[in-house]
Amino acid sequence: ALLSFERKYRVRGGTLLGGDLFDFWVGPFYVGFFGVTTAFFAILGTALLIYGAAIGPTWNIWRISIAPPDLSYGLALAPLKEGGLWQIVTVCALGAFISWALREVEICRKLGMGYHVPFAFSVAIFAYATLVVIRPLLLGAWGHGFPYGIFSHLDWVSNVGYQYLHFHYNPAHMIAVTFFFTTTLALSLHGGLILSAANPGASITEAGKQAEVKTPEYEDTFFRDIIGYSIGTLGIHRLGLILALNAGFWSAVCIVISGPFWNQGWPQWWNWWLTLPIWN
Ligand code: BCL
Ligand code: UQ2
Repeated sequence: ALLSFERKYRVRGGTLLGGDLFDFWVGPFYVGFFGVTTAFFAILGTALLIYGAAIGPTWNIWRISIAPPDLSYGLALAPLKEGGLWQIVTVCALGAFISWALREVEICRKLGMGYHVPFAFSVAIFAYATLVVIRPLLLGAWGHGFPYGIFSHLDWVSNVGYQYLHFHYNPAHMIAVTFFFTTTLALSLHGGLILSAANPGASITEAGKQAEVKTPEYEDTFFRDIIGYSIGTLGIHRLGLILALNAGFWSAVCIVISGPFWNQGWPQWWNWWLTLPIWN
């Protein structure tokens, strides 16, 4: 059912395509032109994955895999059963992800909000596109994409990693991993701090008073007491977003440089350090 305050936010307009035609809701969901295209690509892509599993050797959920074409097909279209399915599924995946981002944009426009959420999702889409489109294009074969399967994509990551001998030495991988880990640090600090203020529990209370939810000044004070600095309630969200976006961005960089821009082992890349004129 429509909640009383929801009607006020169900505003007309703000669409990028389709005008009024798809400007409606189905239950709680905004549809829009891009809702229709999301549904189309997602359903078609999923059906093709199921078809691929059906003509494949196993129904074991861990082992089902829809693989890209052999490297010998280069950048050509492959027969359905020899990677063509993977190619169509990839188009469907990108179609669904991009449609989803554009539907987010339409909702932002309706609500008069900034585009931060679709922008952030675009970075995830960019990382995916780097893996299955940009890097295969640069290397000259769709066969460089990763297979769609649980174990099979793990095998791909391991194989591609060892192809460069020691992927931890990839400098962009180092940066990406550091951003991933720092994101979890920032979110755990933030989640912990908010819950500690909202739920003061057994901490010391003013005599006789029941513990009440603390104001943001307490949050600032906690961090000023412990490390002499508080980034602030708005600041922590800016920090979290910038950390998370960088995690995805540097992931895309670390894989796109592996092959197209560096084809030795990553440990060898560090020779520039050993040959610095200071000690060489
Ligand atoms: Mg490594 C990549 C961490 C060890 C080889 N590695 C990554 C990165 C990340 C990482 C930085 C993967 C995240 C990513 O791309 O996000 N690696 C990492 C860590 C270690 C590590 C922390 C560790 O040892 C502690 N890596 C190793 C070892 C190597 C190695 C040393 C293997 C032996 N690593 C590689 C290789 C790769 C990585 C090779 C990569 O290719 C990968 C990378 O950088 O890829 C870009 C980006 C996010 C995405 C791609 C997700 C996109 C999501 C899309 C847009 C939406 C999906 C919607 C979904 C289908 C809908 C679901 C609907 C449901 C209803 C919910
Ligand atoms: C903070 C603040 C919040 C927070 C957090 C901090 C009141 C509710 C977590 C503390 C964060 C700092 C000091 C930044 C840490 C830096 C990195 C790179 C992890 O000050 O303001 O608002 O949630």
